[in-house]
Amino acid sequence: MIFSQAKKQSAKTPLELNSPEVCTWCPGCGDLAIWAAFKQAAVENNWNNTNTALVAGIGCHGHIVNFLKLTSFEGLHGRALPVAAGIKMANHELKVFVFTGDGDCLAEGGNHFIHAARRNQDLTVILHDNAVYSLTTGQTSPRSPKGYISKSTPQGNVEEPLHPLRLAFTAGATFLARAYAGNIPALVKLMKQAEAHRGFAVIQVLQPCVTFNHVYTHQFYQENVYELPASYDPTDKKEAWEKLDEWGLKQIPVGLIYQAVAPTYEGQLPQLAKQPLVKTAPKKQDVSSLYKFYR
Ligand SMILES: Cc1ncc(C[n+]2csc(CCOP(=O)(O)OP(=O)(O)O)c2C)c(N)n1
Ligand code: SF4
Ligand SMILES: [Mg+2]
Repeated sequence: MIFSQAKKQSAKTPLELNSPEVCTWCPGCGDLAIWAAFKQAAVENNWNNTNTALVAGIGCHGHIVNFLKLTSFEGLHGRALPVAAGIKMANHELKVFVFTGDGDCLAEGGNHFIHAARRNQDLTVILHDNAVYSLTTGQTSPRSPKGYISKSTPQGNVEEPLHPLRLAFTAGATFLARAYAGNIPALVKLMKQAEAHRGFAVIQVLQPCVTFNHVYTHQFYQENVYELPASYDPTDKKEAWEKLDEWGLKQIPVGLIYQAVAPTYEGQLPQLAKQPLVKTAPKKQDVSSLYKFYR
């Protein structure tokens, strides 16, 4: 990942951002729509291989970085956020996107999610929420509803699902949005808004897994999501909390739910005030006396 030495390649059309890899997602998968939306937003905003870094976790969602011709890193399962935080610390001038799954982000990586939100790190998180562990063939995840039947909970899930936006809100995140993958223009708009926001931004994308999740289907979301009206004020913290609490039949709000202005983690570090760490030459120190001491 040598950003400074890469030759800048700006795409003029979404197709130019396709990598040579053959797309392996199932026909109808919500990941296809997230891929399309991201390419569109990248072309419109000139997110290219020298100003943007992508990080993904492990899961079907993580394949997105293999299908995009942009600088990227696929981390360990659950560890996309710490890698992204490290990239941002090394070069805070980069736009850093994290593609993570509901399992990756909320189970294995739940701890990282809470603390990245608490620190208000300047990252854009695209949470592919299909409410199931898809790559490992459909086990119950922290987003699966109570009663959900899968091969890991054949008699029905006894746990309550986790609400990632409520969790991020209480931890300290400053941009919280929800989108349905089937509405690509709305997703493009939110991706651009989230990237423009300074601080920890999360878009929970309702991403149907057409192969393993037969509860949260395209039809389910088409019947049950509603767009927040223009009169809705995402800067009203109390109203946002009430909206974040909504989840039910005909009652799933989508759009920008909460936005606040707060200092970012990177913005408060004196070491980064002048220039990114990658542009700062390491200080040379003579450590030969230490060697002698420990010999
Ligand atoms: C540390 C570790 N634990 C478990 C796994 C196995 N594993 C790979 S992907 C996955 C689940 C992925 O689910 P999610 O993050 O929701 O992504 P999706 O496939 O649904 O997009 C698991 C459990 C792993 N690769 N590494
Ligand atoms: S298994 Fe599910 S999440 Fe994975 S590619 Fe197929 S539809 Fe998409
Ligand atoms: Mg999943």
